[in-house]
Amino acid sequence: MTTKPVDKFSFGMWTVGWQARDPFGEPTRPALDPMHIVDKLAEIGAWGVTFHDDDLVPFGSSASERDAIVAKFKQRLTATGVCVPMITTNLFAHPVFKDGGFTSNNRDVRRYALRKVLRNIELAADLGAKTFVLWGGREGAEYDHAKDVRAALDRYAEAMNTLTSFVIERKYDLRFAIEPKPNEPRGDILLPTIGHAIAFIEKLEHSHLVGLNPEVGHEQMAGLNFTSGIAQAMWQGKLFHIDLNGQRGIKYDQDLVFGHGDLINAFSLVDLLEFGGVSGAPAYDGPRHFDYKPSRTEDVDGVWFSAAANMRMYRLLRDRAAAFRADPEVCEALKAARVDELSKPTLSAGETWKDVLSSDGIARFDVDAAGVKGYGFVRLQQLAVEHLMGAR
Ligand SMILES: [Mn+2]
Repeated sequence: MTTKPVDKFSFGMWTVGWQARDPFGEPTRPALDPMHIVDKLAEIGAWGVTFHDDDLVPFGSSASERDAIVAKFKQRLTATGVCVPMITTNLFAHPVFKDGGFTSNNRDVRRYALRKVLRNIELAADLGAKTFVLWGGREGAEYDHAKDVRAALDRYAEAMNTLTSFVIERKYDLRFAIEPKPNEPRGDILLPTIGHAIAFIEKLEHSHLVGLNPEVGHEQMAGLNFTSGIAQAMWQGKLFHIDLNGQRGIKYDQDLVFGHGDLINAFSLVDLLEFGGVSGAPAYDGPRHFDYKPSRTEDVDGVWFSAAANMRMYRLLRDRAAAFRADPEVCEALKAARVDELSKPTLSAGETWKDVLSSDGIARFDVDAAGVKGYGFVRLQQLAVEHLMGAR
């Protein structure tokens, strides 16, 4: 079933390690030791583990405590062969960050947050991580008068410029990936969608070092099409990392297993990632990172079952997408729908607007006939869904 020697499947330590505390109830599961998490991820066939600084080294640990934990963790990575492709930062859990880290109204908090992240980047570089994710869950507000959004974006940019300068001067091989989310825990979060974040990144001093870590559920919470957003992130050269999970429509952040939400969109996403490149090559070669939460109803066995389910769903979708692309009827339906024709430039070589204005071909174009003819997109979608269902 596996078509590549290594599936770059990675999991956040906070995903399987989630004790299932929610705003209405106490934890339903025990805390898991980070070292045990690494062992179990290796056992189920994962390739990488990721974590927030505080997931591994408890908030407030001394330098010697930190060093001891990191040394033990490195031994466990070596023993299991699990890598750390990405590290992220926790600027949301401690009460000091209740109004954000980089964009808190309190300047002392902003300075503290920056130093926390600089130290975390040193750890990321030490562990060989190539991507540093920033999810600014507390960077936002509940009330319009509480936050000067333009000033907050200035401070966000100032923080990013400081962090990229640090990475450049330290010569770290590390890029940043901003993770957009529209709301939760804040009423409204800054950089709420892929589009907002891309526009923000373009204004940064070292924008080449800053991209995105889009999450399935976060875009779908805003009612957006994730596959389409990923395609634009790729087009902009900004897909640095990806968070896979499941979400059922515009509601709280569900973090379901990948494919357990909008399955049809998950299918088109895997098709794009795996076969959307030149001549059907993968369009994305980075980690396939699962940022899900084992549902609160599950026990510890259920945690590991659900973790494995993410990988199984991805592989199944990849197999189905490969079959979809290989089906002659699909090829014919794609051609009939003129999907390929969109890759042909609208102007011919050497043409300008003057040629468009004077073109006899355009003058003779039968708009009524072209308006009558259908595209057959529904047939194409039916074929896609039949492949997804295993009906073909
Ligand atoms: Mn989420």
